[in-house]
Amino acid sequence: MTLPKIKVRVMESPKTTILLLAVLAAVFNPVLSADSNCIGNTNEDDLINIDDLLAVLSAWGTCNDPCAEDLDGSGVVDNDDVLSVITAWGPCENTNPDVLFNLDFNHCTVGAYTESMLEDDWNTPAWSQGVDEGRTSITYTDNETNKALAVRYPKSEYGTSTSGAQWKLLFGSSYEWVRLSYRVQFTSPFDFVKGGKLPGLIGGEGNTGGGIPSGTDGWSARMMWRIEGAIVQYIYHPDQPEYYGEDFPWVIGGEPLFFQPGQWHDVVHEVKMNTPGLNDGSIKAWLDGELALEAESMRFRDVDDFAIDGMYFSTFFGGGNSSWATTADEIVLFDDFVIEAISTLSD
Ligand SMILES: [Ca+2]
Ligand SMILES: [Ca+2]
Ligand SMILES: [Ca+2]
Repeated sequence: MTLPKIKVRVMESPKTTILLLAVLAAVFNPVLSADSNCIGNTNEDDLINIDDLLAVLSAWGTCNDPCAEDLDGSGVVDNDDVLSVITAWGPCENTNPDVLFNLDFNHCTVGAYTESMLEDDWNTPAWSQGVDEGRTSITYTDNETNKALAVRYPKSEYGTSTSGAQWKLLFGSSYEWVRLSYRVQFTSPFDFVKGGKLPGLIGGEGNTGGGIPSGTDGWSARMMWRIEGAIVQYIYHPDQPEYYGEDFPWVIGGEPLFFQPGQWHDVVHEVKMNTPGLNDGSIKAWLDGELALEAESMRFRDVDDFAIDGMYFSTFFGGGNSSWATTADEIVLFDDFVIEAISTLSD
């Protein structure tokens, strides 16, 4: 019923039609552009920043020969090209991400997960907790079709020395934009009590354990389960409001998300560094394939001495006092760690 009306109106008003086409062109131009790898970049630095914006502004107007500042190939350097720069701000996306790390535990022998296995699998961590103490093992899962890492949290314990396990995987290089994926299962029944830590990406000193990062030391972006298994990203960053890390709840459609005991969950974290001193970093997260967190305007650092430098395998109940302690022996399974560099740019 309404379609003919719209058609008549468009025909009666050619100016509206042109405007509509211009808007559609502006929206779809970045997609249609030939080099979809890094639209917005006017030079060779794999980074879209103030230099590219200034280049576009100084080349304003007709572009007789193909010019780098005419980002959408329209023949004119204009507002559309400014838009291309602004929407793609940050490091260029690498369409074939480099896999930095991949671990599925299927090569492991079932039984204790020992210090020497840890060294082989995790690029020889400088230290670990929970491994020599017998809280890590390899177990069959899914009717013995798969092997996974099992971490134990003994009854009535909390904290890093008597519950869970910890070590750091260091990449050996710094990356601007990294995706971490893994699977996690809280074995059923599971009493979440008040909460506990789960692995995440880190940079610099990988600040944890209290204190506001200075902007020149480091940051961390682990996850936590909270009461009843509520899922949050737990981030130490220079803009955190309090002494301890800041919770960024995982939410879909306005509803907070919870881990379900006895079920494998796919977890993905994607961290994009900020330009030193600017709030233009981001962190996104997905639960079982659905976007669950999108935090823009993040500032992880004020210097370029560090970026995304590693992953902190960190899991324990706590919290710093016995109100966080387990009510029973608990086990969490981990599997299929994959870490990819989306932007290869490193400092
Ligand atoms: Ca550039
Ligand atoms: Ca243009
Ligand atoms: Ca596996």
